[in-house]
Amino acid sequence: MKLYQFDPAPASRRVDIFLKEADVSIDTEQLNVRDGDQFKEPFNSLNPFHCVPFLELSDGTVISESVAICRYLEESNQGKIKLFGSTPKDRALIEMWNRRLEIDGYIPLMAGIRNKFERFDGKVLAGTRNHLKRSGSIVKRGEDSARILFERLDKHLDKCFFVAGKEFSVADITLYCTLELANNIGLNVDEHANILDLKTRLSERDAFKNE
Ligand SMILES: N[C@@H](CCC(=O)N[C@@H](CS)C(=O)NCC(=O)O)C(=O)O
Repeated sequence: MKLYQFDPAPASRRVDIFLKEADVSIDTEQLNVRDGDQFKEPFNSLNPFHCVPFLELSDGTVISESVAICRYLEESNQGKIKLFGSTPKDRALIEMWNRRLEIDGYIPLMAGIRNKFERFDGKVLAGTRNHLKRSGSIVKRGEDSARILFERLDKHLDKCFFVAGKEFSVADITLYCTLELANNIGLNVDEHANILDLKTRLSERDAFKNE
């Protein structure tokens, strides 16, 4: 089994934090997606989505998408610590928050970043090289969506120590990576004291520290 990563990429960072928190050790290869390694063989054929991260199993199966990779590693007992919950209720709440954070924050902000900065000219959609134009309205919609999410989440955190309850979970990793994207796009979250408090607590965990 081998994991293909590019350490500076946000989606790779997300999986990397998961690996450290869950205590998974796995053979990893770096693909420089800025230089277009993902379009060269054998990677081009291995992953038609042309993105990192992706996981190649020993039977040749390829799993892309950060959460699918993390879930596979957890459910195949590669790690020592469970981050997707252990009871039906916890699993549902973690899934709910993870999806909310992705749909309202991580994905719109990622799209916003790719539409805001000139360095994404010609690669506005992840894993593509084409002439699609960057769009200011996608930047604004991403920021608006994340602002609404952060307002809701801050209220929710009045009664929760972590995103999905008392225990640390994969949803906290998604939140932290979403906050890093907010920072990259220039969206300030300083008015949300509960989010800032959780962000500080997460940043103090070893897995979240940038080496
Ligand atoms: N939803 C995917 C996103 C993957 C993704 O966007 N990867 C980016 C790096 S953050 C990438 O590989 N981009 C390569 C490119 O745009 O050519 C996931 O979470 O795995």
